[in-house]
Parts: sequence; structure tokens; C-alpha cells
Amino acid sequence: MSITLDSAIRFNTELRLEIRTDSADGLIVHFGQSRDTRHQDYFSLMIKNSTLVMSFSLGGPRGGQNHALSLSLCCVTIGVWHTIEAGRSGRDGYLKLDSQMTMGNAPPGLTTLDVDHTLNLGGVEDFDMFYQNPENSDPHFKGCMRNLVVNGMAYPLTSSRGWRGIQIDDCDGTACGGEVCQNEGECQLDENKNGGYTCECGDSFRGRNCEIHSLCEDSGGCQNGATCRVEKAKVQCDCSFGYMGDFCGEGNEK
Ligand SMILES: [Ca+2]
Repeated sequence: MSITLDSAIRFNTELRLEIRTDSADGLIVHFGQSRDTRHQDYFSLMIKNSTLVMSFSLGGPRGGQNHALSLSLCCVTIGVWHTIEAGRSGRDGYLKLDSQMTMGNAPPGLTTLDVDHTLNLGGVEDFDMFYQNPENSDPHFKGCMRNLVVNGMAYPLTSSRGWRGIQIDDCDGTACGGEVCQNEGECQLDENKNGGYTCECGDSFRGRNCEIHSLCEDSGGCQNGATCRVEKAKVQCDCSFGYMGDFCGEGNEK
């Protein structure tokens, strides 16, 4: 799958996404240069033997390490959602995997990432050109991705957004869409349901998208059109105009 970026990534490149992999190896994201094959800038994020690896090169001969940085964090677990943040500003790079973080700098000299504005997600069509990895015969990412943000801009992974089908399961180009079920509800595709999905909510949440706290069911006792919300495990009623009291049961005196 490839996405044409609306964000400028030359000076800063900041990626955030969530993944759930089915394999201990796979290329998550790749930016590269298709025109100039002698001077190869690139930015990549991959899983290698369960380790998350971000690498980028800001120039110099292909394969050279003069202007490159590689950061890694252990470990990515199969079947578990992980939140990844990876990026660079100039030659300063960082990588986050859930609550872990590491940072580093590419050697001085070059500071710009000169790549095509094509974000390859889950694989690159001409893989051999970019990566030599003889022991891994199928290096494409296998699993799910969601909530992709590049330089502060969200790129929803919907089915209309240029699928090329490089082995990314259709978990987030579907009705589930990654952000459908709130409050950590689990989304299940269900053709028989309106909208094509159901949410399996955690203990404390109710509603079609797990958007209602169980304490706020039936308005949580809030009256006269008040909005119910939960604060420190207690119901708070935000009263409509003209009402007051803990449950908004009293009319304001004029
Ligand atoms: Ca460069």
C-alpha cells in the first residue's frame, strides 16, 4: 500500500502509528528515492527478529553509513497492539515503542531527507533494490495497522486510500477502521449488523461504540437534558441552561 503524503517531511519526519503484527519480521514504513539511485536518502521502520528498527540516511552513496542512523528497541510481540513513534529533526532521531524510548544522531554534515512523497506501508514493490535480506524470504509486514499520523496529519487507512494489497490485513480499511470502538473496546466485523461491525466493550462501558460509561447509563440520574460524565468514578451532571443542583433537578431562580 502506498500513500501520497500531504506533509513536507524533508526537514522533520515524524510518524506515529499502531501495529499488531502476525510475524516477527516485516517492513512497516519506507520512504525512498526512485529517481537518483546513486545518492540514496531513505527512511524506514521495520521489525527484524521481533526488534523494532528505525533507520534513515540523509545522503551519500547507497549502502554507505556516513550520514545514516539506526535505532532499535526490543521487543514487538506478535498479536499485540503496539504504539510506535519514530522520527527525526535534521539528523537527530528518536524511536518510541509504547513506553520505551531511544534517541541518537546521524553524523554531522547532511540534514535533509530527500525522498519521494510516497509513503510505502507494509512493503515496497521493488524490495530487493532497497533491502538485502537473504535469510528473510518474505519481508513484507503481515498484520494490522491503524491511526497513522505523519507530521501531525492523520492518514486514515480506509479502503479508498490507494490499497495495493501488500499483505496488510484489511483490519483498518474496514468498518472497524481502528478508531470505531472507544475506550479500548474490541471491534469485530459483522456483516449482519448495521455499519458492518460490533464493539465488545470493557466492563465500564456501554453503547454502540462503547462511548457511554456504565455509570452514565440512562443519563446517570442527570435530569432535564443534562450531560452525564464520569469524574473520579463519580457521576457529574453538566446542567442545561436554567437548571442546577447535583442532578440538575432544580430550576434556576430568576
Ligand atoms: Ca539528503
